[in-house]
Amino acid sequence: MTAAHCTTCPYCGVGCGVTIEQQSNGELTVSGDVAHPANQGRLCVKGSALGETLDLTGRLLQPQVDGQPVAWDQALGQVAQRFNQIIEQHGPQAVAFYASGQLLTEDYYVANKLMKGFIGAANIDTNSRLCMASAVVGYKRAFGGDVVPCCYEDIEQADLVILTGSNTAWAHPVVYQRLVKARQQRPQMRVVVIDPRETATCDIADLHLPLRPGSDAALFTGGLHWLAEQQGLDTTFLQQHASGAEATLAAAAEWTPQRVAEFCGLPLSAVLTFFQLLTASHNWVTLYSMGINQSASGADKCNAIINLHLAGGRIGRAGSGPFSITGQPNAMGGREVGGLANQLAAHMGFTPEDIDRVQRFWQSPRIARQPGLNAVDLFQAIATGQVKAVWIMGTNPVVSLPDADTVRQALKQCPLVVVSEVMAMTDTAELAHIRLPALAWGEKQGSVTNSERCISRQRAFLPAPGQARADWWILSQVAQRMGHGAAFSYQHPSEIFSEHAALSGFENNGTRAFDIGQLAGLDRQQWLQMAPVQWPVNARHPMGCRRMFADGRFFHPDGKARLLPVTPRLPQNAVSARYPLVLNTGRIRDQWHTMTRTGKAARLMRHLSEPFCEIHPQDAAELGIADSSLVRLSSPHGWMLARAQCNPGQRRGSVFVPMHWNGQFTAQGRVDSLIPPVVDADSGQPESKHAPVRVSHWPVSWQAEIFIRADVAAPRGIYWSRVAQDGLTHYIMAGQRPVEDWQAWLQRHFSLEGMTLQTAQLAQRGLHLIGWRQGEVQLAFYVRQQAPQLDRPAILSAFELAPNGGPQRLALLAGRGAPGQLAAGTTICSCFGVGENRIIAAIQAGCHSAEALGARLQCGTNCGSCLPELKKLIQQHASQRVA
Ligand SMILES: Nc1nc2c(c(=O)[nH]1)N[C@H]1C(S)=C(S)[C@@H](COP(=O)(O)OP(=O)(O)OC[C@H]3O[C@@H](n4cnc5c(=O)[nH]c(N)nc54)[C@H](O)[C@@H]3O)O[C@H]1N2
Ligand SMILES: Nc1nc2c(c(=O)[nH]1)N[C@H]1C(S)=C(S)[C@@H](COP(=O)(O)OP(=O)(O)OC[C@H]3O[C@@H](n4cnc5c(=O)[nH]c(N)nc54)[C@H](O)[C@@H]3O)O[C@H]1N2
Ligand code: SF4
Ligand SMILES: [Mo]
Repeated sequence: MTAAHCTTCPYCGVGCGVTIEQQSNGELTVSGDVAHPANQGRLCVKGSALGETLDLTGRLLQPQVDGQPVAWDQALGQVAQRFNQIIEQHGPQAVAFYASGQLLTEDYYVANKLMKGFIGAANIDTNSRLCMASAVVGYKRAFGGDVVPCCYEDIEQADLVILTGSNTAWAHPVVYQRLVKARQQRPQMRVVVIDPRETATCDIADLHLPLRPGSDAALFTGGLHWLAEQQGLDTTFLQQHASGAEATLAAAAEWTPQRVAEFCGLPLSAVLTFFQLLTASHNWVTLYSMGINQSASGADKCNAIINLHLAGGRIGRAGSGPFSITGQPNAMGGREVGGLANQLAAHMGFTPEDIDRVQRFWQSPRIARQPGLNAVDLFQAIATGQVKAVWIMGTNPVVSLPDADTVRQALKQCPLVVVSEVMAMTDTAELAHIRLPALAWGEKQGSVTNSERCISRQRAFLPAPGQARADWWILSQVAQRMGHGAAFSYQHPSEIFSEHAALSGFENNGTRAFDIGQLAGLDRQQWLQMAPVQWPVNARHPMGCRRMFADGRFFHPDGKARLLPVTPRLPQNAVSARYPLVLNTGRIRDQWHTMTRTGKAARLMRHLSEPFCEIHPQDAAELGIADSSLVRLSSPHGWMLARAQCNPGQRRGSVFVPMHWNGQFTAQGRVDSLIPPVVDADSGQPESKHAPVRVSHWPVSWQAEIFIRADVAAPRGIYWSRVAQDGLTHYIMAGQRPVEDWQAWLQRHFSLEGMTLQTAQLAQRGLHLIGWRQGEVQLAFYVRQQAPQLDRPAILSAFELAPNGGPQRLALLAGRGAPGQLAAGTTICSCFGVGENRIIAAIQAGCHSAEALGARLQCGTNCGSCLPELKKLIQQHASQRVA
């Protein structure tokens, strides 16, 4: 007997449906929901590893006040009392909430209502400010509403797919898989990837434009001018459904292909190829993400993209549209409830009519009358003492905000920091006065909206652990204790959803795009069973709406869309002699943000296990940096350590560092401590993709790895990076100061108590040491002057089944597998744990396609996330046949 639950993946904005089956032995299996419109059964590697992140290790399970575990009643009373006290003394502007696109819509709605309607200030902002704020401004300026016009099918139906500032293969893998499949079925489809570096996404590109960082607006504005020159404008559409074309075209006129090529640092021929694709293709979709949004001119870049689509009439029809793909599972839900400080609620802003309408709906005693502080300003206001209390929920700002060391300092000084978290220890939770344990994915229930406006349900299939409670419940309980009982007496999240839906339809009459009024009447049972549906859901679209603007009607009062003249400009912070390289940051395939959940899954850590810095080999050579050595990156704001990865796909003059690593996983690896707090003036979104930095060799006198059957903190004063391993602690380490006596050092930091030691002394003070207790391996330690080359899977398996026999023990001591066995190498396929060396051997033995490799080794046959890497390995090794 199995019981199945349908829910939605908690990671990216693709919003895949997930089926959880509980076997009769209690075991949970995770698979893609074949009935869900977003993924139709597919899952990527993170989604398929969800089952491995559900254990309770490291969870926060009890409320804590000032470091002491307390009962809920006391914790909630303390939050309410301390907030009220600060509000009484300093006014409502002295308190703030900082929320997240990972909260469910119901949680988010309550947070927004409490702050804007009952505390009466608009100081609630969200991590979506770091993510979607520019896209929101772009859409609002163009369409009069924050509307993503497209659906995923449009990507499949397009003749030309332009991916800009998006590493779709890694960040939105299931959309990427859909694109790959569509491309196989319609080989005439063309794909252009615009990204300063060569990413896994380029695997599918007919054309890759490695443009100068930050120069996209010129490319799209040049495209607009090209359309005008080539009689490619949709003049009927422009006349009937848009305004602003004349001024916008006039402003674009100076962007000739030649000028674009110079500005973007691209060959003229590549620019022309792109422009010719525009005129030659009937339908285009432009999919854009953080390489566009996270910029000091991000909103303008969005409008440059939208201008092109409006001018070409490539919008509102199948296979066309400017598609900002969202990052978090509920980034869209946050935009819908008003989670951004410059929106009020349900797509309403701070006009007198909207303020009055929302206040009447909420029947609230007071209401915020002007926008509050956006994320970056909010933390600056905490630093200056203007904001004295902050409640952070579902986000880790000490890691993810720019100028992260200042953010940490600000929180240290803040009189009241409340954190709602699922994990006991994060870089942010560490600084909280009050910690509130929230329910995690699988335990909580509510709804989320994905990138294509599809509202779908997250359902609970696990019991609430310890004292953990739903975020909406925590917020409502605090609201009640602050004196707002009647407005926050929710018993069930379905009641909150109904209220939110009713507000969206309240006095709407087609004036606001976000309208799910039709869902206001759902009762609890209907909400529990609600099937995925794309908003709007109203009288006009009772079954939802897949594609917007098919009728050419937009949400500006005149019903027309706006083209907006854009002046392309390069990033504000330019490189200098002191900081000569551009630091670009972003995501890797197998980690999610600050790693609080994906960092738990051993197999997700084997793809890339350390913070790294990708650099062009020539830049590295000029700086005296060897591949795989440690480097120090610094900016005027902070510094970090990472391992150099020389990669010719990296644009010269810029380096790439992942955003994920933080104080829980590495010694000094928060990349945001280097990022200046430079934001887009229109959207408040930080320029996370562009910081001038210096990169230099970080000399060390030793490098080591340790595997130990105990949870031990890493020694201070060295470089370390923690790799998740089931039941083990595994550190990669390096130090600048020589260690005289390694056994004494190990005894001091890791304890060798009661162990029998087996050692091998190596040249230049190298040492390999295995600690045994009762026939079991307790500790394996390898130190060298250079990073030791180890067969990690072989070492790990020795902890499961102790090697017996001399040769096996000697192999373990050497850090290798059993004699005659091939070392696995870096894990390429995380689903089946297939290492690089086995793949290379299979290629050399004749597997020259991804299919052949899959048939032989299984790699690439589950989620497909590693296919671009498999193809790259085939390219590199297919000619090196071994006999
Ligand atoms: N595996 C994984 N997937 C995720 C996430 C995760 O943490 N891990 N997070 C989710 C979230 S919240 C988000 S917002 C999305 C983000 O998804 P993406 O935006 O696709 O991811 P990033 O890696 O941040 O950045 C995308 C690309 O922008 C490029 N870029 C940098 N500067 C420029 C530029 O000037 N122009 C152009 N055209 N490109 C540039 C970078 O080189 C990078 O390859 O991913 C979501 N999916
Ligand atoms: N340099 C640089 N910085 C960036 C980016 C970049 O590309 N480069 N990207 C930015 C973007 S797009 C984003 S979206 C942000 C993401 O950055 P964050 O939002 O800071 O990252 P997460 O690790 O997702 O943080 C979510 C936190 O919520 C906790 N949590 C999980 N589920 C729940 C729940 O149900 N309830 C509660 N209360 N807590 C929960 C998790 O344990 C975790 O600590 O980073 C931004 N920062
Ligand atoms: S693409 Fe992967 S991470 Fe994103 S929602 Fe689907 S399964 Fe989850
Ligand atoms: Mo994001």
